[in-house]
Amino acid sequence: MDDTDCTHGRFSPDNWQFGGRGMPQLCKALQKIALIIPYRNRDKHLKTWLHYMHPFLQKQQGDYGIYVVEQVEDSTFNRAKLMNVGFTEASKDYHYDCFIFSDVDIILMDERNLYRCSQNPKHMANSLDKFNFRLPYQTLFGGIVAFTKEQFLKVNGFSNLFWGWGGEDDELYNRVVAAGMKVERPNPNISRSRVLTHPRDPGNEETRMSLHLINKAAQFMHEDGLNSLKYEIVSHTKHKLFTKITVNIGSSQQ
Ligand code: BGN
Repeated sequence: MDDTDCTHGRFSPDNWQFGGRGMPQLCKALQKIALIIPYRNRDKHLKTWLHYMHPFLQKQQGDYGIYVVEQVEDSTFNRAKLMNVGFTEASKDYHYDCFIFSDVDIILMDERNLYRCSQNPKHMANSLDKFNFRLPYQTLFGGIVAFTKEQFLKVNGFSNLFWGWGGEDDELYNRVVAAGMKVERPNPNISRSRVLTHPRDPGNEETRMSLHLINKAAQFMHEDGLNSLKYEIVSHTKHKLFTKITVNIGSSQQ
């Protein structure tokens, strides 16, 4: 699934579309990639991410679109549910076949680390400066993960039940294993990445129910996820560098 027919491409302004869509000019990319970024109140990080990552994606000859999914109301943040919304909405926009779910604060440092999907779900944030470029534990699956459409449907997406910080990525890891897939990782020498520092966001306090949910992934993954996702779109706007989807996803009380 590499883009061998796309190595001699070149970008020009003609190959740029509003909504943060880029595509190579002289070749046809084999994968159509949607980058999904969960978001709330991180304007500075978003600007930095876009500044570094658009040229990065273009040098990699990506046929891609960037989707920033913003949670509106004051309720506790739900990163995983925003990812599911991004997947669903981006799929209506274009026939994407690869989805890269990324935090807004991780900047890849090496262009050999391809924003592409693989034979198995891929954990791309396996070499972060904040963890001294090592995996803090073997099943870490946070930060940036890449799924083909089929792989993501097979696990029924993320759980919708993780309100607050932590655990939703561990639960997704268990879904991948329960679905008979394994996690791939790039060579840590080329996947070195920088994390933009910030204090814990208000409204994203550490979740308390996660351990229980993480261990039940295999049991509940087919009823909690994409097929049980409920949300209301507040706005869907194509900006120059990204498509912004503002969404009401409810709260943990509902
Ligand atoms: C773990 C978090 C992950 C996070 C990593 C790295 C939990 C679940 C505890 C039962 N897991 O501790 O979500 O990606 O740290 O920061 O909080």
